[in-house]
Amino acid sequence: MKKTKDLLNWRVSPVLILTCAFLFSCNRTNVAPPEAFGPVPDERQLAWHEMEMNAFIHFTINTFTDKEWGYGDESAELFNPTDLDVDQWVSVLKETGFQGVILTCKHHDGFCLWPTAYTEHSVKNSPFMDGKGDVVKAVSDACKKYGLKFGVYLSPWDRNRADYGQPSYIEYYRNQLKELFTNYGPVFEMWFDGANGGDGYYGGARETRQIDRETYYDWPATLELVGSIQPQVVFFSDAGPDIRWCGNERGFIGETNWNTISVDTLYAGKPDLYDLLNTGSEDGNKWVPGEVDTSIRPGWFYHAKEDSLVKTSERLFEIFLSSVGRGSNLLLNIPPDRRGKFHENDVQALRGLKAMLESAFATDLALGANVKASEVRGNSSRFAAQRVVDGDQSTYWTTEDATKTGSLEIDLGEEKTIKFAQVQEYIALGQRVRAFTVEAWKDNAWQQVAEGTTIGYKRILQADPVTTAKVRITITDARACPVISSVSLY
Ligand code: FUL
Repeated sequence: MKKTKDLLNWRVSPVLILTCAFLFSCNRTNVAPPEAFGPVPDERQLAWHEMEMNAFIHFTINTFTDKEWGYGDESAELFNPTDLDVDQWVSVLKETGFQGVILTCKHHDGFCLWPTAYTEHSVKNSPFMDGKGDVVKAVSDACKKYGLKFGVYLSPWDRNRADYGQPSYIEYYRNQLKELFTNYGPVFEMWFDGANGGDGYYGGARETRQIDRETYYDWPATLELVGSIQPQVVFFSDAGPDIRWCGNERGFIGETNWNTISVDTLYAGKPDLYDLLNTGSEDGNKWVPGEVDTSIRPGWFYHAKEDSLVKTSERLFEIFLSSVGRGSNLLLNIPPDRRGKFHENDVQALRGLKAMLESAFATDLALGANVKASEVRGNSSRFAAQRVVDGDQSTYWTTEDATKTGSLEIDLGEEKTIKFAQVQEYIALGQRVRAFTVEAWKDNAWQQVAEGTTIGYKRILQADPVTTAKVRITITDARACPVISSVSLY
């Protein structure tokens, strides 16, 4: 009896209370998360980041004239794919890891791939399916069938239209957007570029027309119109407003890639922005992530003479690393040929890329490993080091607000060979990291195997293969406390 009483006394003793308080403080769940830092992505942009790899399809009258920029005087009768097979395009894209497709519904030459009510210069006056075809519909249907998202490229510069340069052309352009955004299902991205070489057919005038790139298109009103029909769409242009160009067509964004840029002084087609677009700006006032658009061939359109110049799978893999691996999205162009199919060489290159991606990123060696952090915010399990290897992007490791550096030590349990380190920031709270290193435990010391600057949505660093049982990721510089949602090792 006495024994039981002693035990009860002990149970409510101050020692017990202190022990409970200590344990509780080690695993606090009521610690507030960090506040967002700087501009953050909205929901549309977050969904876009997750897509990572999309396909661009350049296919129109140029495919049949062997040109890159049609002058605008081409007969609609030239458009005649003999074996159009959009199912092949989209099924190959699905198989090889693409999430979305953006189609040139109208390129600079003004020919429309759908039977628009606003011009005769379209598929309806071509021999293709006796003028009854609709390539836009076929592609958007195939995207639905294979679970890819569909996107629209509608060139603002139109070398066919007689009224290009007049206010009535803007009405024409907007009417076409209304058709495309009303009749073809959900559109995830609208792509418009600032290209304008000046000269063109323009309904027979054959002259050079200059427009004021900053004011002529009145983009704010056009985007408002499109956004009112489909609020989820993201707008791409040289300068955003939602997605920005990476500043080149060669397949890379800056190693330092800020998702932020100050938009007040930008407009589509503004010259000499290349470097700024390539890196973004650390103190930019809006979240406008960069997109890397490049072609699998030298040209954007199909040219038989380029059949032997299709990029190799190895080159495409490098491009993946310098786009998706730098926190950007890749928009890879695959131009169908005159049959209306992806050429065999292009398909082979895509399959090779897929195989390389699968082999490089087959097994995440860090998944579920033991991780120790230099510091955990409020000692809360919610922000613990383990969160970076739990396979859940919605959880993260973070530190106290005042801390701008910190490290994560990943114990792999046994020696493994590592070639890639992939790190992701929890960008819903902003982009913070300026620099980080990757070290491997070798010969009883930490040895640096890779270093990077910004992280953003995803950063992949490639190292010489190293065999080790422990890896340390150190945030060496950040604008605010680091918030890391995942670390993967391959
Ligand atoms: C540029 C255009 O001039 C090219 O023809 C191509 O469409 C590329 C994606 O955008 O601005």
